[in-house]
Amino acid sequence: MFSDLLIKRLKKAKTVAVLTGAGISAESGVPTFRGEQGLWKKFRPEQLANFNAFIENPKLVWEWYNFRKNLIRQVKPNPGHYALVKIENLFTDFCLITQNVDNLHRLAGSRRIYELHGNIMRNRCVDCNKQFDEILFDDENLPRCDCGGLIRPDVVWYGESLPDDVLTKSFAAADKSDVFFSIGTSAVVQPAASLPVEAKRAGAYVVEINFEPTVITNYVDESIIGKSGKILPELMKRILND
Ligand code: BV8
Ligand code: ZN
Repeated sequence: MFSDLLIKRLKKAKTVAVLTGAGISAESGVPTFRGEQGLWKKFRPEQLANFNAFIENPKLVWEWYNFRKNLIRQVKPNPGHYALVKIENLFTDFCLITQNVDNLHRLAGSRRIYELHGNIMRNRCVDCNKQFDEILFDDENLPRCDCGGLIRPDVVWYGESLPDDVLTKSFAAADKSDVFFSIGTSAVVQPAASLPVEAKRAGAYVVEINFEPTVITNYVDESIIGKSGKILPELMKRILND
């Protein structure tokens, strides 16, 4: 499943960076965005995950996020998440860059996490940016900040910029990585999808682990097709036993 070259590069590696997408949470039961059960299938992204849609119809957008939050509350990390926690402990300089907002990497025990697209369990005021952890509200009245502003999920919507510091640190990690993994992402959403490309340009050995080929499959050094929940624990075992 893994080339000897990959194991050799990992044995020598000082810096390892990982980019994950919705696919790593699929085996936990969280629907991906663009797959068969994809979240977007039932809801059109332009209706839900952008700021104007929220201002136009905050109730509908909140319904979608509450639906996802309730689903995420019932799931737990899978062997793929846990294998990444073990892999993090093997390298002096490791970082996990995730596009996911489902909090499962944190729950699994990953420490060095950069959340590119925010976190669905966090909320903030549209006007004054005040942060709110859990907020409860009924269908009638939308959640409001004490300044009167609407409270929104603290995630990055389409057309919104990613948090500057997180993005800068993620590209810096890609730049200096000896081995870069792209796991469970269709690699279409920018600027996250540029990270594996940047890593390869800067000299990293880039490995894709994904259920199906993607737009970067022909570009990476090694593509492993399959489920991350199975592949990552196998990779962990191979690194330790070799
Ligand atoms: C921005 C949070 C500056 C919300 C999300 C440059 C070029 C082209 C377009 C753009 C560009 N720059 C900006 C854009 C526009 C846009 C964009 O990229 N559009 C795409 C669709 C073309 N980007 C933006 O708007 C970004 N903002 O760049 O700001 C700016 C500002 C204004 C104008 C221009 C620029 C903001 C993007 C962030 C959007 N927010 N999420 C929420 O979650 O509710 S993105 C959303 O997609 C999730 O975060 C998700 O993680 C992410 C990426 O999707 P994937 O994770 O890859 O999921 P997907 O379902 O697609 O794929 C899953 C894969 O897993 C599949 O391949 C499947 O085969 C595989 N899989 C399934 N099961 C398994 C598995 N693999 C392994 N094991 C399994 N078991
Ligand atoms: Zn406020």
